Amino acid sequence: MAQRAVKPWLLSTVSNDMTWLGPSGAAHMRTDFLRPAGLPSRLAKLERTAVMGVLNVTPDSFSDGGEYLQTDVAIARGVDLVVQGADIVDIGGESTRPGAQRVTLEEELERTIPVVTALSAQGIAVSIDTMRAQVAQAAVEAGAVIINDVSGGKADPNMSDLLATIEVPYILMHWRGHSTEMNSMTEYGNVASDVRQELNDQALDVISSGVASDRIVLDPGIGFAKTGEQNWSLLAQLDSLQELGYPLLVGASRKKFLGELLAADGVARDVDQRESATTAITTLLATARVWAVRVHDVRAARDAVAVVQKMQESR
Ligand code: PMM
Repeated sequence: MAQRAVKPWLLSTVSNDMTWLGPSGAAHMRTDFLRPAGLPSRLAKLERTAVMGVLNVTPDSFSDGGEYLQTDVAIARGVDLVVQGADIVDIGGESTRPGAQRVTLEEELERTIPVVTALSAQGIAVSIDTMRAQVAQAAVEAGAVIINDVSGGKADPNMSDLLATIEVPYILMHWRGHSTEMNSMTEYGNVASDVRQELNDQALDVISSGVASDRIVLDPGIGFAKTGEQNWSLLAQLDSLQELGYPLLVGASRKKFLGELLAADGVARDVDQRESATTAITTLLATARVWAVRVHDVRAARDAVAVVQKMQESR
């Protein structure tokens, strides 16, 4: 397939190199804090990086798999995430860890919707982590206010049609294929520019179906069809993604590349021993004015964001 050209807004500097045009044509300062349109008012007012707490209602997610499979335990965990400081609770019913098999639609609905309903009823801002339009739709009907699609519209052809009919922010992640095959899809010329181009193409695809560009959040998809080194390159060049003019969300929490960085005697650090490194990344992302981080330990992330915010206000 021929590569589509990067849209002009990506490259246009308006009057100097401190400003650029976003996808909707609005000019942004490099220091602007970008967030998507369509957020509930509490989130729309946040002048800091938002913290999204992970709640996987699955038996097999890499960090919290099996812990919150029971509906009542999952609901209690969601409330606890908010008590710890989560601005958003991200509910997923399908593991996306490398090698994971897909669950059926019915299973995914059964796992997620009762939890979405219960947490939304308590006024909690819920996002639904799904690649399926039917799950996204049911979740929004149950009160979810954000759709988080790790496939960025590529897994379910009905997703963009759904998005065109509902007015919620859409997290569009860089994605090349399902978990069973993604580890063999790590060929890049230059990972930062390729991911930028592919994300831009994914965004243009959903925009061409009628989705408002200002509701889109881009996510580089840390750990999805990327080697450890590629994850680091992407994080190190996040400013190039920011130049696309969309708000960003990053999910690096406890992922394998952190375990590899901290390996001792060639053995990767265990998943529950990667928190300080996760928090270091949150600090860097908040400093870079990324819209949101998706994390397991929300208190640590909120603390890191508070430090960054105070530093920025104290200039
Ligand atoms: N990672 C996972 C699941 N969902 N969603 C977004 N937007 N970005 C991510 O990086 C992401 C995600 C896998 O991690 P988990 O097993 O801890 O949920």
